[in-house]
Amino acid sequence: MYGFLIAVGVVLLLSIVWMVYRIQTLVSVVKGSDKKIASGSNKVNAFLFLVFLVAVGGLMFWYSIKEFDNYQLPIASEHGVVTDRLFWITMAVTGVIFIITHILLFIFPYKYQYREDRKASFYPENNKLEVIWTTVPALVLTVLVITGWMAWSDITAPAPENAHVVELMGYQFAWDIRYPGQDKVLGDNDYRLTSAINPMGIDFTDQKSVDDFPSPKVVIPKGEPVLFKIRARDVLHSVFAPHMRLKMDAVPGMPTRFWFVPNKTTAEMRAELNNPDFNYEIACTEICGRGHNAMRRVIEVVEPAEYQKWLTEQKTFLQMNPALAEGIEVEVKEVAEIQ
Ligand SMILES: [Cu+2]
Repeated sequence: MYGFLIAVGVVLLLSIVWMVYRIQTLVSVVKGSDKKIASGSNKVNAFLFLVFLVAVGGLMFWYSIKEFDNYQLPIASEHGVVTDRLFWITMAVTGVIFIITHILLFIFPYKYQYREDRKASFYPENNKLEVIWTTVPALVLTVLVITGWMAWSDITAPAPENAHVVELMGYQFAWDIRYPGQDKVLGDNDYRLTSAINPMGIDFTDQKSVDDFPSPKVVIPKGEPVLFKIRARDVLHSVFAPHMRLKMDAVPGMPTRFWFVPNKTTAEMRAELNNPDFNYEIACTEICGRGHNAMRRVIEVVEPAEYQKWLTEQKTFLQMNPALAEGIEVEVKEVAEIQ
């Protein structure tokens, strides 16, 4: 509340200063001294450039430091260290350039503001300078792009054979989660099979679907590769697990994937952060509609033994809803019942 009142106060104060300035300008027109107006407003503008530099620059630094913990989350995956290192190198290079160019951008209009006794000098070209400011950024960017591309190729290389598969399907407005079950292979799906009782459009005539099971949360083992198979049912969504440094779009009709190795269990992260309520989460990071902000799912990272135990406790789609088996081939139905 106080913040809002202070903001209103500042706006009112600025308006008053502005009004006083305008009145002064009008008075000078009436007095016939309007020749000075041009140089007068130039002075004010030049000064405002400096004010903007200090105020907005200060605000930027203050906010970045204040919110640092919120965007520099602890890392909970193996490749996260690589991603972060790349991020900070790029941040340092571009940050230094940004600060230097912006200080010059705002100081020069002040320093070289209009004065009657000053004339701009004519300086049409300097080949040496142009070569320098073309090659240096080109070299720096080439190094950044190539190191980034190499890291990205490593991170997005095919998942190891033994990766634990989890399917994530985005829709307006949640994620549906499917595990492949004992055969470790997800059954087929077809969007034409999507219905009220089969929201993921799973093809239950496919033997591989029989042991597939849903889960309200993503449970994965620590220290073992996990492969997210990602798709979307309606519009673009994006899987974002910030602690895992994982982000991949979910695109209708175009399955995507992301594999990683979680390296801290939820319990370990709770202890590290001293926060017993902490949970890893998946959020949607594609503005996909009105309920976008509600697309949250918890990721629970557990020890491998605990993960194996959890797997055996889950109920398959067919066990949870026998109606799904209606109309499918008899042999498949028998398999479903046996399992
Ligand atoms: Cu979404």
